[in-house]
Amino acid sequence: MKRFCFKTIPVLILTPLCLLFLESCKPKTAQSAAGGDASKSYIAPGKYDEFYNVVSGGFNGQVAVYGIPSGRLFRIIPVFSQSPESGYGFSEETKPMLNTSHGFVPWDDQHHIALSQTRGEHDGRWVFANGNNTPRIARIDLHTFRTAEILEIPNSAGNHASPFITENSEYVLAATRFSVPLDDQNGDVPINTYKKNFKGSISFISIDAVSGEMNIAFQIRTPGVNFDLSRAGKGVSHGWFFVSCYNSEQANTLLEVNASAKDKDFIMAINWKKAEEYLKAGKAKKQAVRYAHNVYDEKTHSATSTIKTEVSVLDPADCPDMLYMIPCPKSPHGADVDPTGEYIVASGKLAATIPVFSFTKIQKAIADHAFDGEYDGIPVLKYEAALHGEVVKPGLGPLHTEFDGKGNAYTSMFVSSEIVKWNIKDLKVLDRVPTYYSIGHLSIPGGPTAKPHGKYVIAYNKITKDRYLPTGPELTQSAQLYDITGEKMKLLLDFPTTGEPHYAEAIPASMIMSKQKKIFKIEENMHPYAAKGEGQVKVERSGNQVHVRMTAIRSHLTPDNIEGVRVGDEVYFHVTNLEQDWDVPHGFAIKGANNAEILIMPGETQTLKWKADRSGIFPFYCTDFCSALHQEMQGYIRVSPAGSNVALLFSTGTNKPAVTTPDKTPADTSNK
Ligand code: K7E
Ligand code: CUA
Repeated sequence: MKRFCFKTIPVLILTPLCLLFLESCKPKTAQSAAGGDASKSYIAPGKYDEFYNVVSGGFNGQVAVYGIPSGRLFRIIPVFSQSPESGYGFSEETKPMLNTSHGFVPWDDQHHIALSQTRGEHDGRWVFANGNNTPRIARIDLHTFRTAEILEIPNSAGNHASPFITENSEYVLAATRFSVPLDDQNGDVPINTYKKNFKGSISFISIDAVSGEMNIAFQIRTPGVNFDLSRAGKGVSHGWFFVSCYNSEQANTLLEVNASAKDKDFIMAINWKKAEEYLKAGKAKKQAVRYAHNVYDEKTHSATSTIKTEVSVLDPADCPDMLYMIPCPKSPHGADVDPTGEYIVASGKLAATIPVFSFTKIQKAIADHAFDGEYDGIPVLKYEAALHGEVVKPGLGPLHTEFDGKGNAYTSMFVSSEIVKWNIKDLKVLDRVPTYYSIGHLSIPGGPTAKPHGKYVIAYNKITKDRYLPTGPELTQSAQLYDITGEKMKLLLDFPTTGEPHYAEAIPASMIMSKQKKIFKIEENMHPYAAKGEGQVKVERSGNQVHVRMTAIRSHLTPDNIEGVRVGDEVYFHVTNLEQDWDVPHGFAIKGANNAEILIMPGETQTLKWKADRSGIFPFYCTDFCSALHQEMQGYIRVSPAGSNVALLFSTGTNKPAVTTPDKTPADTSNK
């Protein structure tokens, strides 16, 4: 979305609005908003924030956690990208998390997150996150703030309209942005056969109510459009999903013009309860596909990756009354459902109004067959029949809408760089505040739930010129916090963010802070190479692989002298952190490693693979400042030429002072 403002110019030139659009990229009141009531966002030292704010990382492939209202950054959770800081995606245990049907994919583009819900309210268990580029959904556990599972999505390309969650976390929806030939078809077709060969897919991922484990319950095959965003129905509209789609023109080139030709695109309404019935009735066809399902096990401290080979597909042609199209002006982006579930707000990026649809009217239109023809076999509802009303002159470039639970909606306006507050019932604009600049998503704590927590709205901006100390060609990304407790919104705070945040959700700290996992119990450690005490450390050779079972405790590594490794050996350092105390990680790094450090939490085992590429002495050490003698937490490995007969030896503290004829050091294979 970053360059939306400029990319849309060719289209806008066709309209008399263009001057307005171009100028309004930067609000004129920039200076006047430099203030802000800082005292309301100030959290004194030693005090806690009121909310955890879980923020997508965009092109950094990670998820970040900030405190609200302070804007302080607490944690970056590696999800789809390798993290050199923790070793995620570098350690042997976590590499399988990034496996896909394309092999190891250590990056993705992460746009949306969804917090798990029970009865339409946050339940504080999991965060779901999408990977756009190589379609995947991740589940993060809020007890550990770690990625617990990643599921690849077949028949998808650009997993943008995802993840969107139902009110009891029954499903997470994932709809494809790019329509493409299906995975089991010959995709080697001319691109201009789009209309014939390209299809859309919407995946329903079931969530196990206890473990949270994800599975693709079924997919719905759709016409070849671009799906953009979605929300589940709730309350009265529970059992439905609303998905925005653009490119109903089915263009395959120069979409900025060719996908903006029609006056209206669609919101697709999906009756997923009906889809479940069809699935039960055996209407789904099995399709051969390949996709990875990766799960991290907290007991073995290891991930496994399984390739799955089948998916159940519902074809709308066999499933009447499952899908409907609601016409929606000009390239809709957000499709947001209010806390009652009655109102569906569609934001047409190029539209002059914001249409608000009524679920009751949609149901009546369906019952009355108030249709306006079909789109590829799917009934199209009459716009007027589904419409509650339009917000008139809301601003320019509406993208996303959130709710405060008091009957008000807040819509982000990308082009006019503002948040507009309006009343859901009478559709009157109540207030507007500038953002700096070009706001994308906005987020109210609990905004997508049936019971918003309210209090704040946070703007995630795409352009931050003039707001921070400049840092070369690339400026920081930025969020802004506004107070929404009064009638008028008030800017409180600007805070920089990592990556390129798109969506975010904040949850009251009280819901999760007491449930945080502090340590992994060493007696529950089932890692096959764990050393649960220094008596269990070992160095073993099998062919050219050397496995080192090492322990770390303040302030030494055991063993810390290893000899008998040869050039060409692959050495696996399996390091177990023996600490059983909160916040005492140890790190491990060795000279010349082609990956990253590993950071090992108390009771955990993690493995760094290292290739002995030359003979000599190689130091290794703990990278996390763990005690006053942290700097003493170190060791050496001796590498001899290939074919050398230096015996495999290991020890800690048994051969001091150093001997002068190392090859004759008494073997200490028992290690104490
Ligand atoms: Cu950034 Cu949700 Cu990908 Cu709108 S999307 S801004
Ligand atoms: Cu362990 Cu520093």
